[in-house]
Amino acid sequence: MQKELRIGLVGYGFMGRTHTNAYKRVNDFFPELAYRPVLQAVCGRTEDKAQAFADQWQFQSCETDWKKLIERDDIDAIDIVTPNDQHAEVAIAAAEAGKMVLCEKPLARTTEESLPMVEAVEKAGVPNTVWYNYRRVPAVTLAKQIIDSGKLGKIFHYRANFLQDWTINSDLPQGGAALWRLDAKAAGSGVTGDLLAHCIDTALWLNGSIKDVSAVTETFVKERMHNLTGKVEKVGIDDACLFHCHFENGSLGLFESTRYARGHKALYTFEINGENASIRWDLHDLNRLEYFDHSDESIVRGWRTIHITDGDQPYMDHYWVPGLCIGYEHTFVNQVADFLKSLETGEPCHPTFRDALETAQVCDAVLKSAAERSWQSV
Ligand code: 4PW
Repeated sequence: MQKELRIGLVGYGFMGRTHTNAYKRVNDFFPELAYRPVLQAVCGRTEDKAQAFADQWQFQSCETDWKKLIERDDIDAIDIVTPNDQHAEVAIAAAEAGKMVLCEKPLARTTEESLPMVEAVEKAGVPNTVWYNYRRVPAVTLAKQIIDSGKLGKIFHYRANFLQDWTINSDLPQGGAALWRLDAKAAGSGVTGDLLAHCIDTALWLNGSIKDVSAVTETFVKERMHNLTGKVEKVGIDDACLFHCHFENGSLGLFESTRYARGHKALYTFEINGENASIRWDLHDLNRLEYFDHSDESIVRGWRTIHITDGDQPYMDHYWVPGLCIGYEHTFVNQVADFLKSLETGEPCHPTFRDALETAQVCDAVLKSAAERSWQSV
């Protein structure tokens, strides 16, 4: 008999759907788990919208005040999918109430705001995780296994891109509903916290800590109508950010993110070059990992494509028959599975709030470096 894990979801936007889908599907694909998520309540300020989400996704109840949700004793875990400016207050209150806390990335807008969140979950001793879902792409997990096996040897270079084009239109307003990502007050930053944070989380996981950074940012559209005030206001987010860095392991990092790369919708790629081998991955082709091994015989040496569709590759024994692939939504299913497993084993589910604090520290150093035009230590 599985134990129930009663979820209270705060927020119901795009990420609310990805998380809810994962809660609904996880036991179908991971039947061995001892826990079963129950969609106990969703919380949103606008009652009819929250209720519509509850009806569509079959939540058992609906709240309009997150404080009431946290007070409920029929909720075990609070999952936060609000805009970034609300993460800290909700997470800290949830931890103080003894609830487990799952938080959508980035942990919060800044390191300063993130640190008390880390302290709160650690003081309360509650299980916690941050949804940096790309760690759970099987190909990315396989990259981690290959790197940890030592096959790449000494690492020289780590480079990553996250490119989009959805904000090029200068008539697009900022703020409110889906456009909070353009509002610095709600988001904290632009592409740095939204997109580079993913690249940084993956990089810290695959290649270790970053020592120092040098960055440039640009805001191409300087003013936009603000949906909440009805006025044209200065844009406070970074539309594009490039940085280079030193990793603790001696390798050099190069990162680029923008929402102004016409033709790219969500091109997340990384490449790692080691002494003996290199590895690269592309979100648009997420079930493939490319690998070059210098020790191959010269007549067959070249980039090879590893198709991640077999049961002996990460997560894949839980899905279809060999040769068939999975998609974006399964990265969230895999994360819930790992979180539920962590409740059984008592081990942390990475990235924890503390892991995500390091990503926040790198993001802050990047933004400071760009503002001050100087190298910044992390
Ligand atoms: O977290 C990111 C989002 O804010 C995502 O991974 C992709 O870019 C999809 O939406 C945005």
